[in-house]
Amino acid sequence: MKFLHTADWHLGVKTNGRDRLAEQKKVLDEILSIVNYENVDCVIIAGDIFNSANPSADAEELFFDTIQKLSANGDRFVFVLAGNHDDPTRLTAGLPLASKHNIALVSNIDRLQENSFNKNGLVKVVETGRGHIKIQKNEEIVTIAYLPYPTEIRMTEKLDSDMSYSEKVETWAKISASAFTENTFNIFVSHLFVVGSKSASGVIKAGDFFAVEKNKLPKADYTALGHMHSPQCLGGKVYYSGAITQLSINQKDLGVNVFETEHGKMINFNEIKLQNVSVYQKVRATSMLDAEEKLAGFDDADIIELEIEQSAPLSASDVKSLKKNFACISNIALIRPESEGTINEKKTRKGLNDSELFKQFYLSMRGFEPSDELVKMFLECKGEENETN
Ligand SMILES: [Mn+2]
Repeated sequence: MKFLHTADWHLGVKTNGRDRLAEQKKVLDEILSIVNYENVDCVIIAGDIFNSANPSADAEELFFDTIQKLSANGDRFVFVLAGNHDDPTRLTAGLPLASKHNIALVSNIDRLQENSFNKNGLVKVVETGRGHIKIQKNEEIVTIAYLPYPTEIRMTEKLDSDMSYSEKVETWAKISASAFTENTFNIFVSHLFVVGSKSASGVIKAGDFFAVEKNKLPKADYTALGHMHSPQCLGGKVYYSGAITQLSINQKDLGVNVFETEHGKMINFNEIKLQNVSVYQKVRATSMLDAEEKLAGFDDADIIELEIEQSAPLSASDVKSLKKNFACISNIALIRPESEGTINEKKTRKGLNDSELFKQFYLSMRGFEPSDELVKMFLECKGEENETN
């Protein structure tokens, strides 16, 4: 059987106030074509479908539309697991309808109704139990054991509160993985932080909040994880597929994992890079002209945090013209050249009045001077505060 592992769609996310749904749709279309081209039998989505527990109607529509297309009228099995960002009840509310399309939506380890699944497709659900599901295509059976984002509140199996988080996860995961058998290919799906995994901001260490040691995870032939947004393998066939859009700067080479199994063994593995992902990065320029040159190669859909390093302030018209000519700019910051130290800055604050101090503060935060109207508003507010004090 052929599998595609993806995670962390975060549908509906906004970056610096910018809506990403159009980009997400493009990437999901790309995943759909990979699934069709590769003849995938089962799609696994390892959590964080939505960015918020209360997604917009547009984000939900994109999700349902995509999983329906992925399921190919029930020929393909689609497995959707709840992450920390997903509302467990809301995500799985459509299960009675979804299962008719051969789609499983899970937010805990309660047994799913085996008979509710579509039995006419190429891939069939042949067994369900606590935390697991077995699927079959021709003669081959694959076991999927799952642990949706595991927290005390979400899990129906309550445990001793003295246990560490890592031990709790081990205990919960054991319930699911008890369905693993030697003659099937065994997949474990979850959404959690494994010690040693890397994010753009650092490495997860033992003892970190909600960190799980790798040896506490069940021994599976493939472990499909979500939660870390950078694609990575932790050894022993434990994989994060990574997000499908750059959710923060420095997430590179986003993709999906495709693998093939036969007679209980993996016979093929491929990380397929996604081409439709927009660029999200910082660009540092030393002047307006330099900024214009450096931004010329970016697409409107890209997200650029522009930093201009110069002593002179940026005028409101500079900012306006940059934003007008380069739709990719999501924000602009003015950076003082390093030679101009902070001591110098402190000195210049001396003897400044409220209006000048506010202008300087605004300039340092936003990179350009505030409008006269805003300064007036600030002074009015400050005046009111002084009166009440
Ligand atoms: Mn997550």
